[in-house]
Amino acid sequence: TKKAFIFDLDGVIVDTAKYHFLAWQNLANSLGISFTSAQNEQLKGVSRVRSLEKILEWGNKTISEEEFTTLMAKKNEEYLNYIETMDTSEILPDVPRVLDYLITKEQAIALGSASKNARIILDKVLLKEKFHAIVDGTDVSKAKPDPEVFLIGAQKLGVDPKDCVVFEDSVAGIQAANVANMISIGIGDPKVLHEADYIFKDFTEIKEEFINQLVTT
Ligand code: B16
Ligand code: MG
Repeated sequence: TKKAFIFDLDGVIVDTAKYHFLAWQNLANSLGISFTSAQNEQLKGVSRVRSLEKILEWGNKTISEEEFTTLMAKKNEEYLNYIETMDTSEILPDVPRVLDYLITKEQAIALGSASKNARIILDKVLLKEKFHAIVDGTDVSKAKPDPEVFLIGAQKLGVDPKDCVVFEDSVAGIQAANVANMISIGIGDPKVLHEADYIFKDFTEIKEEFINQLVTT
């Protein structure tokens, strides 16, 4: 049977969390709210709207709907300035090796990201051509841990969810893959991602034998 491999973007293919951090920190500080890297961790895989809601909660601040919209735009504008500087050097170790191996194995490959900027980022790091389907924050109405983003990916590739493998760095993303009945592979800390079917520190640990096993079982 044909398998599909669905990749999250931020934290799996590239480390854009550092840019989200800088942009959110500047925004929080301008509102008199402190923002730490530990808090930034909690925003991984979380949508832009929900991220700002959380920051305001942490700072005990309420703002008008109008100001909320303005702040979201401001954050994204700054984030896009950082994204503008990105190039292939920002691709995380061994991601191209795994993508190319899957391509030689004629496997279906999709992107499943919460980010509305996913297409721009893939363009900047020259990886867009490797994907047969791209599903991002502009395609979904429900954020991870809702499985919508991955289910749309499976549908676009014409592959049954149970034959899909998801690479994710966030807890919400692992939960989304599990709810979708897909094989979940956590990329990162086993203590954080313990709900995943398999966990690796990064792609350097993902060997061809392991991929072969996923392809054939
Ligand atoms: P944007 P992923 C997620 O991407 C990020 O992990 C999360 O921190 C961010 O808030 C979210 O995208 C929305 O991003 O503001 O660019 O639409 O990990 O699902 O690829
Ligand atoms: Mg992620």
